[in-house]
Amino acid sequence: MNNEIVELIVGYVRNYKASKKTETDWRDPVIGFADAQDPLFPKLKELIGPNHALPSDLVPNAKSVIVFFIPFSKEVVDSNILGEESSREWDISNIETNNLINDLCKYLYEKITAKGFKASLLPATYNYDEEKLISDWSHRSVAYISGIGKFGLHNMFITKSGCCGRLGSVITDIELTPTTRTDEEYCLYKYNGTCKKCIKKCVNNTFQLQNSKVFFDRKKCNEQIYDKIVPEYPIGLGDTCGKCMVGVPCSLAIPRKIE
Ligand code: B12
Ligand code: SF4
Ligand code: SF4
Repeated sequence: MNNEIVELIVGYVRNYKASKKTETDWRDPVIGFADAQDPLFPKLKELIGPNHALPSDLVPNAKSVIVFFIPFSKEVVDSNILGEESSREWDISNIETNNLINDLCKYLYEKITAKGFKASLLPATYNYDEEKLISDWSHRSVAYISGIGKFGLHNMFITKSGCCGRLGSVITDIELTPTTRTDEEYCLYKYNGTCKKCIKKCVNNTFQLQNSKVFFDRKKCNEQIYDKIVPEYPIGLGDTCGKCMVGVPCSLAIPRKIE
């Protein structure tokens, strides 16, 4: 069943540009599976907050969580390197990828429920407390549990195809084989204390290292995104930034593997 789901997701992402006539080009998705009973799920209530949901809070008798990371093309990533404000291409690709993730979740929901199983319908984003800036379902924490990557110094989730892209997840009561997590760190700073390029790239001094510990101020990041220029496009708002994740060694791949 894992392979069938992988084929559905890969096929959907490959056809999306032509079927929806999007501007954005995507690379192939990175896909992983988590056991809904993984002990890290209840741990998220300690790490993130007591309101963080368990898979079984959202899908009764949940057995697995399917996670996918959809990486942007190199052109989209490179378009966002210069300047303090996010590029038009970056803004559009964020909006179009949210749409892609929401449409893909509906597609998987229909395929899974047609077989008599249950599935969740979770949005790509905007599902968070606007005061605390915390969601009850953190896609990147779930992506970590599903074994498709590691966190970077910049807080972003890094996969084998880098960190520039967006994440989605679907909870189901289908029993799927979980992906094995690796102990290997992907971020160069976490691996050997080098790099730190993302800190210099941040346009609002959002994160700092103090005694080798990173302090990330999500309110400062939010200020950069919402209190400065927020362009309005016919398809939605350009409420993005992403300067810390472009033009750095982890943008498009695992850093050590491209050096
Ligand atoms: C609220 C929110 C914001 C807020 C707050 C961001 C923040 N850092 O918390 C604001 C508006 C500022 C924001 C900004 C951005 N966002 Co935002 N945002 C979200 C949202 C809706 C919820 C995130 C959340 O709950 N944060 C609270 C913290 C506690 O949770 P977390 O960051 O998800 O996960 C952390 C903890 O779990 C922690 N952790 C610590 N120890 C451990 C140990 C274990 C074992 C585990 C499992 C986890 C863990 O590690 C994680 C990273 O620090 C998610 C979508 C979603 N529902 O998940 C998108 C999301 C995080 N955003 C995303 C992006 C891309 C951005 C921006 C780059 C904007 C842009 N598009 O240009 C910036 C980058 C900010 C940054 N460097 O982190 C992507 C991230 C993709 C990726 N590769 O990581 C997401 C996942 C949306 C998506 N569907 O892809 N965002
Ligand atoms: S830019 Fe360097 S230090 Fe920052 S997250 Fe990427 S690999 Fe780690
Ligand atoms: S998204 Fe922008 S403000 Fe937020 S941490 Fe990255 S560079 Fe800094």
